[in-house]
Amino acid sequence: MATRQAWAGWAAVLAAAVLLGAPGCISKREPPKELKIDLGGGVMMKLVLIRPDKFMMGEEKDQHEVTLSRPFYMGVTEVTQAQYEAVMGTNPSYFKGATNPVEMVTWNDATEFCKKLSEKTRLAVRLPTEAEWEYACRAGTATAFSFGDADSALGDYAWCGPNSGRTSHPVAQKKPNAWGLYDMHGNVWEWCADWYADYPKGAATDPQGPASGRFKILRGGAWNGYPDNCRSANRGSNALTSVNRVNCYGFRVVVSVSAPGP
Ligand SMILES: [Ca+2]
Repeated sequence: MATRQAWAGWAAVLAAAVLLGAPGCISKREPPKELKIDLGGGVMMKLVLIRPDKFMMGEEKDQHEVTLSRPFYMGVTEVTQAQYEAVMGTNPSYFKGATNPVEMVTWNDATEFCKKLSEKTRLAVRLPTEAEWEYACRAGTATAFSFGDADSALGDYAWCGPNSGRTSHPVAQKKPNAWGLYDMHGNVWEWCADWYADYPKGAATDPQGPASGRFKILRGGAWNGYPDNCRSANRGSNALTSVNRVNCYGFRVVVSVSAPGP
């Protein structure tokens, strides 16, 4: 409830600033740095404020400038099994553990989770766009990983093929990136909102991907993958079919700052 009140407070600040035609008020009075959502039954979800900026998105061969124009909150961890169960009433995961990431979820399952959590909290909960995901993963870096170019340090930040023991792991056991986000590299792949397509030529602002397609974007690599899969710019994708309810696909959520207040 405190979260809802805090949110209402921010929404009011934003609305007042907009009404007054004083955009300076928005930057001076930023939204709270953290958002904690009470999912019920003692289960919480923590998100951090991600401030928008420009960044270079993509691998070397297809790098392009992307501008994100709006702040958003991003879950500091992948959605856990306890969080998923609190919202959906089920836990489809193969590797059971309340604090392990939920897996065996399709893109549609992940989207349904966001819809239900939005209804429950009256926040605009959604999957990150691919651009938001990469921007948050990089956390201001331009290197292959958020900690540098060499995958020799990957084991400090990620569960992937060489160190996972062939299973997912409880979230947030490895080091976070500079913006406080855990397991952006590895543990489970994370569904993003966008359909897969080649990147647009040239610079883009708030890219959303194409309007339709065959495959949805997955990011970050997983417990069963090669270190290369975990690179900040690496793109995975797969279809919406239930065949893709697999034990290395999960997700994390974002909350739009422009969400309607209660
Ligand atoms: Ca991950």
